[in-house]
Amino acid sequence: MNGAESLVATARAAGIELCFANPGTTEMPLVTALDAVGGLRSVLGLFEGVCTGAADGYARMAGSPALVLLHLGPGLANGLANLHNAKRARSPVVVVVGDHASWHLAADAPLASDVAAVAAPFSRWVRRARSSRELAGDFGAALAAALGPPGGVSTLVAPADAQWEPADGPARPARPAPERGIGDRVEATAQRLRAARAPALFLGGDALAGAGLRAAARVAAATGAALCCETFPARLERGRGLPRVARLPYFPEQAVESLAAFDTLVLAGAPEPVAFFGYPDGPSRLAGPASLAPLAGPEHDAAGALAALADALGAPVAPPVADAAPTPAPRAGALDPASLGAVLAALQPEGAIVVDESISSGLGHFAAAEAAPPHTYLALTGGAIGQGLPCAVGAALACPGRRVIALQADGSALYTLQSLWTLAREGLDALVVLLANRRYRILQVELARAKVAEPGPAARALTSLAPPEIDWVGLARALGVPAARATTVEELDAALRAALAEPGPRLVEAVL
Ligand SMILES: Cc1ncc(C[n+]2csc(CCOP(=O)(O)OP(=O)(O)O)c2C)c(N)n1
Repeated sequence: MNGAESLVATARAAGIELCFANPGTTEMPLVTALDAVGGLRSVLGLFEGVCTGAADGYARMAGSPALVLLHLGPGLANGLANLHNAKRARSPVVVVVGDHASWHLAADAPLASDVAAVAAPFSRWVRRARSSRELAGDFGAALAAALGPPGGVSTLVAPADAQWEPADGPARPARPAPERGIGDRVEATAQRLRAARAPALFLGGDALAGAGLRAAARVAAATGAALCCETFPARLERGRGLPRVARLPYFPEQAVESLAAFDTLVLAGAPEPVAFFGYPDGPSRLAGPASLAPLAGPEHDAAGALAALADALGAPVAPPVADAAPTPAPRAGALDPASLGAVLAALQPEGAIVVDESISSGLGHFAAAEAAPPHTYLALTGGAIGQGLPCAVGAALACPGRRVIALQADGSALYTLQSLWTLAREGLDALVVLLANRRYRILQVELARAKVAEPGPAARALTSLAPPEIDWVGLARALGVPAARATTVEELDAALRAALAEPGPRLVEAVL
């Protein structure tokens, strides 16, 4: 057994099932080892950002890490933006990056770079393996670090000679660190809530999964607390029968306004809310006059803490859930974010996984989908665009049998559109609703917010995507994904119905 085989065998023994890869010469022993050891499904991404974003989507839905295999510093660099999103989602991801043989580094060959330095800002754990005999143990340590809690990105740099030289065998699967306790915070939070005039719970992490939401709803029933959550949650369960949670608005002035009425903000699974960007004279922190009551951070069992809090408050065990009223879906008319959202929400199947990289066009769907059958919502946690399509790949691989719906803005889609090819090659049940407004609309909104009355030629050039107009139907077909275009509500309704009736990937270009 060589080092590469010992690494893959360790991954296999730890229950890792998938490897998202874009390999090169320095990873050939690992590629060979995937066959020699067997048991891992190898999924090719045609750009490294596809691999890292898919690993994030997979981890969010599977709750366990996939392996990512990348080529040297440049390959890793291509994947960093989506590692950033994975880091912000607290997704467990293990990245193995091949490097030159240790004795070849001094030659400063063309592809040489400081791989560990490239990885550092986006990883919680980085190590360069020193020998083939240590590679399996290093991988075990990388896996343990990625599992947290909370989850995070581990990067193991694997020199080619550490892959091909002999090893002793796989390392024992690593165990994640035990959950950190929250001390006396349950009692302290219960006291704060009893004394509060207008409390709210600010939720993130596992507080937004079924058990966490139900515990939060119990606390709300006992105290009158409002339920709200991070603007871009890594994973939120929502729809009919589930407690409703208000998402914090994106723009800071709206976020401050939405929190202004509360005097106490309990933090469960989420850090304190802060503005996405600083603006001249704008706020950084959003809680305003509310005082913070930290119950559980992302590193804690927030769902368990909420359940304990509900018990301490003597909350009802299963308070009734008031479902949202359905948004009537229009039968005909012009396509805009609101009509599109209502039509899609009315058609989406139970158990759908909505991957939201809609940027400026998604609020209509988010509101309408509140009354849709129960589904999972995955957001762009770190704001680095080009995450939606790769995330859809990973989510679909994690959850065969569930329909993935990627609500996908056109500009962001173009960063990692190679994902369409992986959806096709792997035969994944994913519907991409491509929001073709042919502009970077959010940046045009920002220009307007900055009171730029008449955008100049640079501002116009840098925020428009046409001409030339991108042919999404042609692009999708070229990459192996059947596609249709909709320019009206009627066409969208027909195209979505047709797409959802068939297995495999589909793209519907919705011209907005
Ligand atoms: C990696 C990365 N590069 C650039 C940006 C800056 N940026 C934010 S939104 C955006 C354009 C989004 O356009 P699109 O996806 O078409 O959505 P729309 O604004 O039209 O709704 C850009 C370029 C970013 N957030 N991340």
